[in-house]
Amino acid sequence: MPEDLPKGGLTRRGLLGATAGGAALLGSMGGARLAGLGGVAGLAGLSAATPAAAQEAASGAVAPGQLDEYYGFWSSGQTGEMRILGVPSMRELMRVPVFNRCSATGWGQTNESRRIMTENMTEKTKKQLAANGKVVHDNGDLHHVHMSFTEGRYDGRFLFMNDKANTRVARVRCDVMKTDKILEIPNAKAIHGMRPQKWPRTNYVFANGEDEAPLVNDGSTMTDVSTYVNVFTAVDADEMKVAWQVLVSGNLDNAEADYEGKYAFSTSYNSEMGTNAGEMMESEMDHVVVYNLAEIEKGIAAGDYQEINGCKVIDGRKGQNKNYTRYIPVPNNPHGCNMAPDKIHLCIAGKLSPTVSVIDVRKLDAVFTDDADPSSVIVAQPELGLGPLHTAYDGKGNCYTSLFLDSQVVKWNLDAAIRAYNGENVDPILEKFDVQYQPGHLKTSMGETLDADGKYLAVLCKFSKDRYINVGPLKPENDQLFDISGDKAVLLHDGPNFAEPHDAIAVHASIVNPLSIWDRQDRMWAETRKQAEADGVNIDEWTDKIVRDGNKVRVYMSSVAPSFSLESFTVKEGDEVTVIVTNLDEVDDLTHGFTMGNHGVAMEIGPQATSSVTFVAANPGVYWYYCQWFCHALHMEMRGRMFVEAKGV
Ligand code: K7E
Ligand code: CUA
Ligand code: CA
Repeated sequence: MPEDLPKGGLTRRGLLGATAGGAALLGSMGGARLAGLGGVAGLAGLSAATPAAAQEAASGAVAPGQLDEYYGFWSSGQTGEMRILGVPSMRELMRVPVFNRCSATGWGQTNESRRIMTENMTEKTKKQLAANGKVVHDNGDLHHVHMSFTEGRYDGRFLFMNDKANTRVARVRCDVMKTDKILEIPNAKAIHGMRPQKWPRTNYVFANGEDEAPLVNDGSTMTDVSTYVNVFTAVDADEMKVAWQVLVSGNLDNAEADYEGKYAFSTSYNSEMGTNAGEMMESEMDHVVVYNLAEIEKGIAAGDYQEINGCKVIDGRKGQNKNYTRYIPVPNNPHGCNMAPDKIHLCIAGKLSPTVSVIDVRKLDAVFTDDADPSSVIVAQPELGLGPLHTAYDGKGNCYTSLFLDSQVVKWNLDAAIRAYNGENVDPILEKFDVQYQPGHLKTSMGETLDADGKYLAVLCKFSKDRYINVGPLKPENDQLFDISGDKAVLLHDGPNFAEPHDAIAVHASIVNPLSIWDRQDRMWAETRKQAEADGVNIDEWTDKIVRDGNKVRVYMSSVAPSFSLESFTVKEGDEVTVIVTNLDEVDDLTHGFTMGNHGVAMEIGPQATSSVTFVAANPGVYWYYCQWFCHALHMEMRGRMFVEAKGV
């Protein structure tokens, strides 16, 4: 029977559902020493449901066992992770640690994750961390998650996200939904707005530095704000290295890219270069910065840049008389910056102004080449309500703008807004509906791509107040989901969310095809594999070996449910111990773990994955390690002992 199974073709559901067959099968999986334990039979009842056909989309109800139509990729703000929700059910499916530490998976603790977290860190940060006795930051502030594009459409390769707190951009692989690159951006401060290039593909990820500081920030000038700059960064999305940077006038808030590969955009709420809220609100007008990608690339090629901290930095500030940038005046502390799927219109939300300014990107060429008035690109400026923050699109010519102060979403027609701007007596507003409470971002299904389908609208509300039973002074946020396929938005879901998702995208499930079982050759543990080879260990086989290297000890073991290949190992007091575990189970959803008791050590090891963790065994004695991911009826028995011999023994 096992011979008939394709590699990785056995599902956990099938395994748990099998009885005698399942037990026999276990015996054949990787030579498990405790094979044939009949415990699986007791779990057979779990397997009753099977996914039914695709859910009727408009109802919004996804019955138990039925699958969602979209992946929702949610940010988590100051939690620093990415979350995966099903849309429209809004069930939280997974949390993917990115900038944060994760107790469940060992992210931030395993050698593999620490390599990713530290490999692209500046010298300054290394010094800062060392001064605090750390190797990696403990926090992140992840606002924006976006998928890679090919020709204006999601291509299912990567997700990119920012860390405002520590000026970083990260990339998550969609094949395994794990972070694979984290890049700290030199020169810039506080990466906020971030967007992948949409056309022709995501060669760049654009990243806004929000905070102003001296370009050479070494303490030689600090209070002289005339020395402050802001930095826009284009990250090479394939290499995850800085491609180039642009100095700009004013600060940078949200970012966007066009559908032609010509321009990128940033909103700036602090054109004043103020250092407090009052100063930042002084001007009637702030601006949108437009970056001319071809001109910048030409300037870089021609050597018109300074090299600072290893980055090529071009000067795109006002008054440079170069074609790198242009500044479009817009009212009063703008925020959101959203390109419509018509490939033409860019909506800039007013925040302090009740308006959205609509830019026709086709008119930008003339601003660069013929010095046309930058304001001439604005083709509509509907007054929508108080505190407009972000705009989403239904692909049918309509826009949804969040109104923070009004606690509403306003649906309006783009074409009508343009006609009204041209003097026609037409009201672009189609509908206003209440949301609870104070919405920030809002997202339509596929709405940031050419495939905008106008089915669902997720609204991420900053407050939940009285929506739920009281959980103390710290309240959850509140996500709401609307069906927008009809004339009126219909509320489908209202559910709490922990701190503090800023942004989300909904990607059709057909685009995302993650693996269920790791590829043994995955690059995540390539370095670990090299070390194993040097130690004469084949980590692809049921094997164990203890290698001593001075006071460093490497302990190799495998796991097959429900046992580790090593029932015990011995080290000496003060040894630096690295435990390398390979999960040889080839069954989906059969994750093992490794927790070393009383050592603050725990990690996840997915099916066919290798993971390693390093710690110092400081105290002599007996310590049990165990598998902390429920894997088998004998999961509790999946444990072993570490003997730490006293020094001098
Ligand atoms: Cu995208 Cu919250 Cu960082 Cu607007 S930001 S709300
Ligand atoms: Cu292996 Cu629990
Ligand atoms: Ca301002």
